[in-house]
Amino acid sequence: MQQRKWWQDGIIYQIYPRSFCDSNGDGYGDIPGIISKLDKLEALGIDAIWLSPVYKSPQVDNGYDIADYMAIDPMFGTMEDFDKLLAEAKARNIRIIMDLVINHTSDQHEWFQRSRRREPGYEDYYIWADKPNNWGGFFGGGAWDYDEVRGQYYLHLFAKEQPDLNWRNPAVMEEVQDILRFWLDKGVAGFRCDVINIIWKNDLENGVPSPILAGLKHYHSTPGCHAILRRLRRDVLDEYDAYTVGETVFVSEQQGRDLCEPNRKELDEIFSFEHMETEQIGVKWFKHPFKPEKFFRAIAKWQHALTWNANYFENHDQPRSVSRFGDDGKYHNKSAKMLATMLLTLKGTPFIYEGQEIGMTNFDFTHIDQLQDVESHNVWGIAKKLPFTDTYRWKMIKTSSRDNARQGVQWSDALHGGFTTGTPWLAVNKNYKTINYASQERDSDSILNYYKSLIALRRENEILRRGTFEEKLIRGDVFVYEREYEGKKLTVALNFSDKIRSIPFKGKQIFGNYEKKEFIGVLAPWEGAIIEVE
Ligand code: ISL
Repeated sequence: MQQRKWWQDGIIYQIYPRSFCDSNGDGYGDIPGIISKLDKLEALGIDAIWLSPVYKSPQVDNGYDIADYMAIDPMFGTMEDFDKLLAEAKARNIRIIMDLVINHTSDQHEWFQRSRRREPGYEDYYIWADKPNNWGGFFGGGAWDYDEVRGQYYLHLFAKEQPDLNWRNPAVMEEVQDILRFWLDKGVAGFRCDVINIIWKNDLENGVPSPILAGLKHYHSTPGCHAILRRLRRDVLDEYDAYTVGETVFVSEQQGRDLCEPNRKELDEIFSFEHMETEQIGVKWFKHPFKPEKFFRAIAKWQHALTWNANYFENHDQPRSVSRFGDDGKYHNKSAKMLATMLLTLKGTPFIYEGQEIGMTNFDFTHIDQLQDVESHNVWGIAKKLPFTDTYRWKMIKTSSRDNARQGVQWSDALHGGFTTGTPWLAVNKNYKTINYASQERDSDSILNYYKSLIALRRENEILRRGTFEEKLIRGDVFVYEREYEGKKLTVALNFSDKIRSIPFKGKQIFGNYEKKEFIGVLAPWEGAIIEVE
């Protein structure tokens, strides 16, 4: 039998550094701030931290625009701070996973500056053309901009300050291998690979006429991309036994398998998107009301599709799960716990996003000027030119802006939730007085303590960590599934509503957000229960 890897038993916690904890009062979270909270993360019971980018960056896209892959942005601290973080985390058995953004760099990266000046050796680091094609970008608008210095257009699938790298140039592969080695030699455990399935462009032909992402089929999950992944793994990653999880946009089941099934020797895991898009009408800005049943079906489908899943309900690009799938009002506590029950009992590696463990909610902003996200502002600008009502445009931004999950973590009931002593870069949610870490640490019935006990249960329970998955009931807002390992079974029953629901399962309850010993086939509002079915 193949030896199990740490990430198959482990839990990964995502930190979005600028919003985590500010140690010096400048309003931005930083690495010393992260170090100061490591004891809390150890107490939570996580195995690794995925750190969103801390590299040198002009911060147009909050660090996903990298100007130097081997330097720490002064806003986050120094390389000494980073080394200390690694050591302090290691002392607590916590691994660090870096964010690897290699589809594009910042336009301030030296490579781009050299490329636009056609310096020898750098001419082809990016994708230049005399005439742009019709491809659209992920943040709205076209995917090409003209560079005066070079006198050509360059491709950028994201913001115009994020030019796409040209992976046809072998020098790019070498640069990236050096970057991987640099961090792996320091002792990081692996990488979360940003939009990794779109890095290789088959050609630069016009795409299908479409206002959104015309061109996708020319660069989505291409053979060239698979070849790059295999090469990175063979030449570098395997040598360090490094872990990779790929952010893979728009993948079908087969495309997902091709990217991460063990025999492919590409990625270890992928973030698929289908369960996060069930309310969408085409793009995330247009949404139907959330229908739990569609969400359950997407989850079940992907549980079957892959040998091993990367499970997440939140990250820095998505609204808060309790506001989106749960009830952030009357049933805040119950529904956040119910979602935790699901996240931690699915097959695969659970990912917890900072603040999720205390049930942080969507941003309470009342004006577009309170937002910072480049994507939200782009889309707001485009929407203003289209025939939408003010109310509709507002709803688009309110429900879908990425800033919903980018407010400072609410550590206490001190000013700005204890996130900073200065002025936060993005306002902290006013509900920090009631939703915060300190008060939840003291309250045995809190969401935080529920996460802690559930994580502890998972740690000692092989069925939850290793079992197979099978759905038993998907009906409206009720989801029941079974995990099985070596003949031992556990059933998880979830109620995504504020109504009482009956289900045909009974047995001994071993865990849940309503205290009971026997489960008699009745789910209370927003109940989540783990049962040994009779
Ligand atoms: O949030 C999204 C769109 O509305 C997604 O499409 C998102 O842009 C996509 O998942 C890619 O995300 C990643 O790459 C981006 C960066 O802005 C995101 O923060 C990152 O997670 C470009 O690097």
